Amino acid sequence: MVRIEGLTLREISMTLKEPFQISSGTTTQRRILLVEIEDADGVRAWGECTAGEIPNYGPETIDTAWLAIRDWVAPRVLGHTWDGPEEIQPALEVNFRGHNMAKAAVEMAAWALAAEIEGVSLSKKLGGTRDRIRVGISLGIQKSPAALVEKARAALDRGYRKVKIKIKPGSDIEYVSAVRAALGPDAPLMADANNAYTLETADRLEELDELGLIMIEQPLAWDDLVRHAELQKRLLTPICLDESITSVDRAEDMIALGAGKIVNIKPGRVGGFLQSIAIHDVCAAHGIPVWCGGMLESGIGRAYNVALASLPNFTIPGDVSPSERYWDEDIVTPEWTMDREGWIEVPVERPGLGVEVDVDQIEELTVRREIIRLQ
Ligand code: OSB
Ligand code: MG
Repeated sequence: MVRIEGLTLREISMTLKEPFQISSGTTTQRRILLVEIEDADGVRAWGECTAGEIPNYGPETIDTAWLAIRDWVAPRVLGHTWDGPEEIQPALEVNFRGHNMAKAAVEMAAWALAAEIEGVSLSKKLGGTRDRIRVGISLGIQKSPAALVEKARAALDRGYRKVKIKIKPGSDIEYVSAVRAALGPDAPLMADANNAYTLETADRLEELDELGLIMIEQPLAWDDLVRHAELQKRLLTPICLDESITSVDRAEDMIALGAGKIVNIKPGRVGGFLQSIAIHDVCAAHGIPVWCGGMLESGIGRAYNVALASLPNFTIPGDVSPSERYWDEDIVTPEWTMDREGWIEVPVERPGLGVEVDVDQIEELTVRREIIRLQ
């Protein structure tokens, strides 16, 4: 049983070690929305909303999510007794469209709270079967192909098991082919376009077909499936969908239309863990591999991604890089670490998130806070 009595929203400000550029914008300073929920016995769980600073990935931002949680999510969730966290997402869907990242922040925290109460790891609570996960790195657009080659080489040397290269028209073939030439035919490479192409400009992607990429992620519009199906017919390289998959229904549509062959699951984007598990299961039933994406999360959001990536059909290394990739100092102890072979351990022996949240440090980074309680 889960009964949430109080919810605190907080915005913290964290500086990335290096700016991260995708086709639609650059992030240097992360504004991160954290939620903290508490039940009647004083058990608490921290969660993270994966919305960004501006609506260049999906329609939400941390400011829209703040409003949505305060005005619409919290009133539906607070003070209600749920048999389990799996009841929350369906209740949040009734006459309440969109705002998946806002809904997910609270829904996922409820899963962590339930795990904490039951004394099991979040991984176990979700049905995870792995005690370590293999991870990759997502490299932002660099100033030159040579600069990208250096980053990619360093990443493989460090142990990352997949290198994702952000692309856009003009920073694509030259960049990816330089990395392929430098690192050899077996280097596990992929590209992510974040919607930068159209069917009209997609001939450039046909050229990428020759470079042996594991997949091309989300080349076309953020809400498109039909044109991706067209494009997949023209490409040998599997298309992986990220932005377009916002629910299990959209994953089923992708499969029915042939719009992609791999799914990047980001639990925030799909409204939380119930939908993430459903997408995982549907994909498994159709032989579609999945992997866990990232949204430049703090160590708190990362705990959720690590737990999700421990499910059996997460067979491709995810964008769940260790803390050192993003931050000089993360807000959890221990920080998320990766060994030389690209493994991150899943804290299966520890209840809940499996890491300590550094509340003092969060206090120092806090920019605003709002406490929401039942009236
Ligand atoms: O498309 O996967 C993406 C970051 C922000 C917005 C969109 C994306 C990304 C990443 C970062 O690729 C992955 C990470 O968190 O390391
Ligand atoms: Mg992506």
